[in-house]
Amino acid sequence: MVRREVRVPAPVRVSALGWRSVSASRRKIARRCGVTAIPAARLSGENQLSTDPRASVLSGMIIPEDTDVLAVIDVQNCFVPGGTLPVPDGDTIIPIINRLAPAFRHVVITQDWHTRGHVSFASSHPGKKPFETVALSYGTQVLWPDHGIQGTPDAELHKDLEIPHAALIIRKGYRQHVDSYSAFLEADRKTTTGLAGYLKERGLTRVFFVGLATDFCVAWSALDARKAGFEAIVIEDATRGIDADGSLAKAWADMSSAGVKRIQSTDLRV
Ligand code: VGL
Ligand code: ZN
Repeated sequence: MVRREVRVPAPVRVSALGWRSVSASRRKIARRCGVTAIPAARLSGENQLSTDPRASVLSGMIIPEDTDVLAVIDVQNCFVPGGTLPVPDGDTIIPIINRLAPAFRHVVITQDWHTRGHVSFASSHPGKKPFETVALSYGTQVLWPDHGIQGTPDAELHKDLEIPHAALIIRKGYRQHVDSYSAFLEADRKTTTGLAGYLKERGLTRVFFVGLATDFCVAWSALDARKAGFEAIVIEDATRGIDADGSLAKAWADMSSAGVKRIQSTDLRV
């Protein structure tokens, strides 16, 4: 039987992320109709799947699924203009995150949560200035202005962040002598935060990252997500970078090599 058209209940567009980004129910419908893979499927007219090979260029809609989780990294007062370690335009991502979050059934939030006199602060190393580095037992540590001190207003999540259904807030960097950019693994590369266990126990397999800063906490988290066996996708326009000494370009190159995908918020159907 030859079918030229496949009727589906709602528009389906497929992105670079491929088959998996089409919801399970739509995959089932498509399979019943004899479609086993639609790498270049797209809308051509109302509610029709097309297999036009040029379509992948035009497509790009990703539909969050039940096994997906949105990880909102460090959207705290310290990292927006007016904070102690401001990321340029860091606050401009908040409306984008607020718009995306309701499309995700599962959301986790991270919070940089340092002690006073933390080892990552330049002020803890006499003669050192912010953005210089120091050798620590676990490797080279970039030194930062004092920021994100536990319990201070500077460490609070930004007041405009509206994600009431977020199920978990994971704090990191709270050990005096170990920094933690990553939401999964602290800078000694041994101490876990428990996030991988949480996601696995909840059956979550694909992590979408937004937040601050692209080249530090977002990138390290996405890279560690890959190492822990998750799919990892960074929503670029819902992040902003610090870009210290070429760190932003390096972070994107490292993420690309590790199989972290890079999309825009407009690629998501929300
Ligand atoms: C971060 C530097 C120091 C971040 C945290 O959230 O990206 N960057 N601490
Ligand atoms: Zn920090």
